[in-house]
Amino acid sequence: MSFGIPFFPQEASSEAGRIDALFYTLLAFSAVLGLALAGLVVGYAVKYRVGSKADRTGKRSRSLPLEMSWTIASLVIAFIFFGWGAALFVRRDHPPADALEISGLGKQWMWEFRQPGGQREINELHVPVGKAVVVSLAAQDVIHSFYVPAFRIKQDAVPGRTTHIWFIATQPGRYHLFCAQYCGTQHSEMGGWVIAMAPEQYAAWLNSQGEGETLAASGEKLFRALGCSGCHGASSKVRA
Ligand SMILES: [Cu+2]
Repeated sequence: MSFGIPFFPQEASSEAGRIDALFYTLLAFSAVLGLALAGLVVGYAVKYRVGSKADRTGKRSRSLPLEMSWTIASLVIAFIFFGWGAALFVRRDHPPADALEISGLGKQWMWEFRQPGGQREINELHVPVGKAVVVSLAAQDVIHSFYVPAFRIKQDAVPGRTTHIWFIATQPGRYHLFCAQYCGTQHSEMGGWVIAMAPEQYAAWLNSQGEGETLAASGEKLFRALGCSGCHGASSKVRA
């Protein structure tokens, strides 16, 4: 049916179906409205064509109930779409409490990820299928944007703050990861793959990567190396 054109791109996360439902509803609603308007344009063009006997006196009639009904109907429809979209936004900012937390760092021009056990990857992100994953994003230089079309998620990574995005991968596979914010010369090459694996395979993959240093452990090293611990450590003599 699609003639090789991806009219309906793959849905591979818990969020994809929800977002598509809103998108396709809006698209269908706009199509119906657009066709109705186009029909009126054509209808009136025919009715008032040169030489037709249509009434051109310009008499107007008003109907308060009619005017009120289309105003109220428009308002209600607009609020339905607003409420629907707002609910999706609220959901996207509330990851499940048991989500696996993976940290992601955007830098010119690559994505670096660190698994909860400290295993690092570049331009690849391995995740288990069926488990909520929250990616906490930071940027080292300029604004980047973590974008996985098959998951229907996108979140900017902004210097100086941490942002979050979550999803549950629903099907094993490899999914394109992009940077969706122009971030310099090699922006178009900044991307990679999200690899969704069955939980057992993910566990095996984690094991094969060996132990890495967790973010907390790296931070503690910096804390000592830069002398922060002199004043801010639990047992330090000086109090800053
Ligand atoms: Cu980028």
